[in-house]
Amino acid sequence: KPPLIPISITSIGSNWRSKKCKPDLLQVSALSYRNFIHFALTETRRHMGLVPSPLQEKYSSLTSRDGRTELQMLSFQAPKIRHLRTLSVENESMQVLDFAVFARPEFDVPIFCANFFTATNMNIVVLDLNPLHNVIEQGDYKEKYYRSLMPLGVKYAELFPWGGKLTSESLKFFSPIVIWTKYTSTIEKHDTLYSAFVEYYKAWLELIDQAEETDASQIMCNQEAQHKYLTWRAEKDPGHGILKRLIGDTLAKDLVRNFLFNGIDELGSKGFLDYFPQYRCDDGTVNEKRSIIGRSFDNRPWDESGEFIGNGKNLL
Ligand code: BLA
Repeated sequence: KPPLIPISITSIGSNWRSKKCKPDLLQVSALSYRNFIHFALTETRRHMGLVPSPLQEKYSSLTSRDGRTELQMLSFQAPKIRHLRTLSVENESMQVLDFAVFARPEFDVPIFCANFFTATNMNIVVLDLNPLHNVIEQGDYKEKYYRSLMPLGVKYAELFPWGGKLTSESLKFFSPIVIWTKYTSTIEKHDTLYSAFVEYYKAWLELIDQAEETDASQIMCNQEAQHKYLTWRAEKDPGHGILKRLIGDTLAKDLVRNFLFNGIDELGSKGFLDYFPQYRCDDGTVNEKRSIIGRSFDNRPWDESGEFIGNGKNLL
């Protein structure tokens, strides 16, 4: 029996477009990400068989403590996919999509990452094929996956200008085609983001289609790289504060560690401070600051050929 998708598939827009709303009258509900999820799942199923993840039973939907916000979770697996999951958070003043896909460690394909935060007037967007390995130091990994995707990245970098300074430590997890942007909400921008999402996701599906199983030592490397990524995000992702406010500390921590960044307990045994020792406080605890280095990279630190041009290589 196919799994039920507990969200209705509504397309955004027709009312809003016909009423010619000014941007300041645009209601956040018009900027739903449901059709993004619908596209991603339909498109994935055109490429492979998806089965619901065992996590689906425990993580399906939650209502915030004040009853005003709905959180919806979906998760799947496939022969080449360890964990495909979506989280959407919706209320009258916020629409959030956190969508990621992690391949099984037998494949070194990048991690698909879409994090869209929309509040009444502001959008914060990260869309990327996050590299599993360091694309600044490991030229071969960059060549393998990003060279042919640069035209796609360049096209959307023009449509979505660089969002400004960000947590410096995050940059290592981004690729030369990352879309990191902030903008005031409009239907047009929302539509453009949909196109970007569609194109990036199709590109990712091509990569996973073509990926071939690698050897045992590379599998270990892939596994550790994924574990490091999960460990980073489970500890420092900027969305945590909002999740805690909505559903409380305990539920938020469980959701982040066991659903969003599932794999931390299975893929490795290192802890956050093993990977990121600069966050160690004198008393041995993890520094709660998001960044030790601070925010940097005012401008896009990649050129059109995918070369890293950040004037602070030492920051990384
Ligand atoms: C802000 N989200 C940000 C920023 C980044 C990201 C780079 C800018 C602030 C910063 O530099 O830290 C996203 N950072 C990422 C991603 C990676 C990373 C995807 O390192 C991957 C490696 N965002 C969400 C969810 C919510 C959310 C689920 O993904 C809310 C439920 C909110 N993100 C959110 C908010 C901000 C933000 C509110 C702005 C506030 C802030 O900067 O703390």
